[in-house]
Order: sequence, then C-alpha cells, then structure tokens
Amino acid sequence: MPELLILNGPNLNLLGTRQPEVYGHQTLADVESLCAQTAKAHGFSVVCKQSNSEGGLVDALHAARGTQVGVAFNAGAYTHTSVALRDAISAIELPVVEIHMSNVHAREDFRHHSYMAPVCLGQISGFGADSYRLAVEALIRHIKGS
Ligand code: CA2
Repeated sequence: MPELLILNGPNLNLLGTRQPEVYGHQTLADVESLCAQTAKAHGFSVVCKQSNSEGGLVDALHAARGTQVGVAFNAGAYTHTSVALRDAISAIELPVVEIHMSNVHAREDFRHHSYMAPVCLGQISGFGADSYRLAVEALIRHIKGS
C-alpha cells in the first residue's frame, strides 16, 4: 500500500489539552487516526510523525524521499518563519499539502505569510481537525491523477 507522511510541528502534541476555542478538543492521536482512516478508505496507509524542532521536521521530510509518496504537513509556527522547511520541501520533490486547523488569514498579520505555500501543492486552513481529512483527500486525489 502506498504510504503518506502525516507530519506535525511544534506544540501540536498539545492538541486537545489547551486553547480548545482555537484548535478544538481533538488530540493529536485523534487527528492522526482520522488521517489513517481517510487514507485507508482510498487504499493508502500513513506514517505519523511530530517534532517540536525545526531540524527534526527537516529530517522527517528528508526521510520521506523514496519512502512515502506524499506529505500532509502542519508546520505550526514554523510555517511563518522557516526558510529551512521551505528548502526541504523543494528538495524532496514530493507533493506536500500545507495544513492549518485555524484560519490563519483571519488571525494576526504575522500568520498571513507562509514560507512554505509557494512550494506546496496547496494550503488547507480553517477547518479544525477536518483540515487534515481534506488535506489527505486532496493529496491522494493528486497522486492518483498524476
Ligand atoms: O492553525 C494551525 O494549525 C497552526 O498551524 C497552529 C500553530 C500556529 O502557530 C499557526 O499559525 C497555525 C500553533 C500550534 C499550537 O498548537 C497548540 C495546540 C494546543 C494548545 C496550544 C497550542
């Protein structure tokens, strides 16, 4: 079965424990299981990773090359700061969908800019845990059609 990488960045290990008004009540394990279910329904499997460090995320992206066929990626706050993650996404030459649970464009100005967006297939933002399901579906549709 072709495998997708579900990659989560800093603080997303705290999902479901704090700020439910912004990020909802679902835990990271819940979100990962939603991705697994969605992928399975389309004949794909997932491997899920989370890191609080920029280097850990770069390593996970590098490891995906030759192993996974696409990446659904919530880089958290690194979205708005990291040239290293943008370069890693470009380097691996895999389709990557950028995910945000909150609508970043309705929040503070510093969240409106994404270093990653120009090198991603697309961005899904604002649908809570469902952003992950939509990202996995978009990724699979792209992979099957390409
Ligand atoms: O909306 C998203 O998914 C974000 O990527 C989440 C990031 C934020 O910096 C981005 O601008 C948008 C923050 C993740 C923090 O996650 C927490 C989860 C639970 C409690 C506290 C933080």
